[in-house]
Amino acid sequence: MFENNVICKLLNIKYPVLQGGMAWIGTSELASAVSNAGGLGIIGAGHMPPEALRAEIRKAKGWTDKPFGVNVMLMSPFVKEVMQVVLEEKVPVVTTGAGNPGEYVPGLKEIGTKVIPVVASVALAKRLVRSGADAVIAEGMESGGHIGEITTMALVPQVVDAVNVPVIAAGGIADSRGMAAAFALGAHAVQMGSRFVMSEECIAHPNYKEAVLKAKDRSTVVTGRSLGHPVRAVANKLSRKYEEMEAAGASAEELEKLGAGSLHRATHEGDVENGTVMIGEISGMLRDIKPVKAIIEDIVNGLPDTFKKIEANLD
Ligand code: TUI
Repeated sequence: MFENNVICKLLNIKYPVLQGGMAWIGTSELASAVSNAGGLGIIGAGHMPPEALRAEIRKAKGWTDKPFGVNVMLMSPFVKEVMQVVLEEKVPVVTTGAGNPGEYVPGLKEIGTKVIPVVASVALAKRLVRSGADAVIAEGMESGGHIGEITTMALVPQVVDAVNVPVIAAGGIADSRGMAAAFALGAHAVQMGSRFVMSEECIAHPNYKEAVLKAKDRSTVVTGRSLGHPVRAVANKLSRKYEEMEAAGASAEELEKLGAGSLHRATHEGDVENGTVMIGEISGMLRDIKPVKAIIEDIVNGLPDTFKKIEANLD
């Protein structure tokens, strides 16, 4: 299976499954587990200072001899230094999020790093492929954290039609059905974040995972649209306060102050009422915490049966 899959060949991995590079919880523990299980693990640099990222990269190198990636969050104040660390450490794959990485693509490609930006629009996908991106991740607004405005269902086929590089689908995918749907839309691989939050290897605080286990289909909300960076997270005391202030016309400064440090408060301190529990809309389907290897194998092994069920509709 997947011997001729273009993403498996491009990235030198066994299964076309990438782990979303999540700030604070996309650590070397999670990334190396995903890579060891045959997917592509990704360290989420988030707002990490450059030397902290270097330490994470070195830990991952010690725990896996398989390829892994770093996700560079382009809104980070350390973005330039973080890119420098990624170059110095010769990380095999770089994904980017929350912006346009165009200026960094040539330097990364020069040392052989595969560059795979997350895009939330056809226009940015086309521009980055012209700049030399090796593939793109088309991420729908079902995802958790910082999102665009288009759903996975609508975004993926439009990006597939617009570019001549492989497309990885992300947003709302957590089982074999989601993966089959991504293939049906023309994607060659999937990226999952929320499913991997609910793994034994993810270091998210038990309260964070518990909040996800309790989540239903409508449990997440999007705040921050007025600031120009919408974020999806579980509705809680903080999101209600945020909505109240947004509706009352609070300034960007006031809203940013309310959000500052809130992800760490949830992921590490376990305060899921006053912190931000970033998770995708598929959280309503996540009912267990499993080892990473089981997550990947269950999804991949479930594909043949899923395709059989799809075909039964054609009879
Ligand atoms: O980056 C993400 N998801 C994230 S980053 C993050 S860290 C954070 N912490 C606190 C507040 C805000 C963020 C949490 N989740 N996903 C990838 C992604 N990229 N989604 C959407 C985009 C995107 C949006 C606009 C990519 C490019 C873009 O283009 C802007 C432009 O310049 O054209």
